[in-house]
Amino acid sequence: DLVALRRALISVSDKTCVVEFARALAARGVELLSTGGTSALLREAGLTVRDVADVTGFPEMMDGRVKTLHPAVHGGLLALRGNAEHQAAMADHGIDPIDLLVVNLYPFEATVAKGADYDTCIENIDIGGPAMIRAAAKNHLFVNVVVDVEDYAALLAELDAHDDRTSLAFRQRLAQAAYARTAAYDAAVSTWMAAAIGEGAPRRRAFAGTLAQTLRYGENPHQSAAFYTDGSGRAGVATAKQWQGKELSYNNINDTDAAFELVAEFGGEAPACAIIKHANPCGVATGATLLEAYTRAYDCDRTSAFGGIVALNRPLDAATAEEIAKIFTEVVIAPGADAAAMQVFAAKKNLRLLTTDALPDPAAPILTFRQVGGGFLVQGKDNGRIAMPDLKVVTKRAPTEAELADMLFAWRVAKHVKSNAIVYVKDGATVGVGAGQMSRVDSTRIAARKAEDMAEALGLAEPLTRGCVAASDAFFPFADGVEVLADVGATAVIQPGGSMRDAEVIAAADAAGLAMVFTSMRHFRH
Ligand code: 93A
Repeated sequence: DLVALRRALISVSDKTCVVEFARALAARGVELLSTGGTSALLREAGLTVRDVADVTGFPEMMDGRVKTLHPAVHGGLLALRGNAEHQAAMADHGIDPIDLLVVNLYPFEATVAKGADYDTCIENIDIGGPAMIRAAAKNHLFVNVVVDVEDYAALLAELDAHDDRTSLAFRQRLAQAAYARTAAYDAAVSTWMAAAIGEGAPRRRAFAGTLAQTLRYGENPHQSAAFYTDGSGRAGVATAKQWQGKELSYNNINDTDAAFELVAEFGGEAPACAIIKHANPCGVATGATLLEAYTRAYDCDRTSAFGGIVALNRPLDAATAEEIAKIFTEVVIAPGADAAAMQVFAAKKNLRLLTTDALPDPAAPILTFRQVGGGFLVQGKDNGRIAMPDLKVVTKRAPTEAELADMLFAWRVAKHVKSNAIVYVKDGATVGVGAGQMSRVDSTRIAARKAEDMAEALGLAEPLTRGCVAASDAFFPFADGVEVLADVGATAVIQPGGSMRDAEVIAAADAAGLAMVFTSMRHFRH
């Protein structure tokens, strides 16, 4: 199954190392064919190259859209070498076999990442390259296909090991990688196009990913893991720049994402901060300054904030950096950081600082995935948003302006808390978060108990929940949850409504003098 290399077609956009590689092939007696830009470069380097246009008898035309799409190329890649009929066809039409294809594609993903316009992105969709890659990979019984600069050395090593020939096992590995590349490439095109035309629905979608980092392990040390970028170039943890600290772990990335996506809900509004532990917020607050937002978020649950992940909606400043640096924090992510803030963190070698150019877009039509036995679930991200006019007052007492503002704040936070989620808020800061309980009333109690603990720790006369508002990510199935809210001192509640027992729930709120609004929108997060 060993195959010798006589002719190679080299057509690459990324020309890294291609001269050295081609020279090594030529030294082994391999004849070189190449397309315009690549052949010019190789010729300049003193190599003997034949132009593909010479092989096809057609010039490269239509701005290069048609260069290699010709039977002289595809016949040379696809012909079965031992097949008499295929050999006769080659002889009849003057087609020579191609034993090695070296292609890397028009940089579509990089063009999108640069924010290029629609037409430029379209022009960077490679057609001839993937066609050749797929042809060569199909015929891997005889043909080698290299789609990655990193495989140049591997091919040369294989030739060294097998007396200038390659083994079938090696060609199979190359073919597998080749199909992975063309699949990811088309998926990147499809994903970009869905966004470009505003097609957010999770139907007929391919999934693109480019390996960004092999992670040391997954959620636990015995799990393998890797980090992929989706090629969208969107602001988020995958496109953030890390300035310092050791490599992010799987859990760090997951929590940093949760933190940044949450704080992005507060976009260009007041300075905001979210502190995350195990993908749930343990403090979220706005403030007149970033420092105040951080301090108020920290004061929600100082115990849990230890070893947490901090996300900010404004570039990090020195005052906030100094406050954050006072306790152990795993990661800080923000849309930028000024020089003075960087200086403060420089002394904290283990603290990872990540910055982006912008906040994530909370309304972006992104898909989310979850693996299930034998398949995976795909859905549009929870982009649901409500505003004042969407709220329906259902109690005798209508909420005050201040309660309304806090309710909308609590509602936005609740969307980012694992269900059953209960969030207590006062003056634009969480004062208790109950997450991930199987019963809603338990989340209600846990959030209250956390508030009591904090009041004790801060030496306050009464729990922070006195006079707070509460948000519930889904309806109250029974009146008991509302009774707990009233007991802890909440004065207003925001929830979707829609329970069979809404009447009982509203009656309990009225009995306690609570104001309650329905959103008619649910924010499950499981
Ligand atoms: O526009 S194309 O889709 N049409 C083609 O027929 C074709 N053949 C090769 N692009 C095509 N290529 C691509 O050109 C290769 O995939 C490679 O990325 C690039 C190399 O062009 P050059 O050698 O002129 O720099």
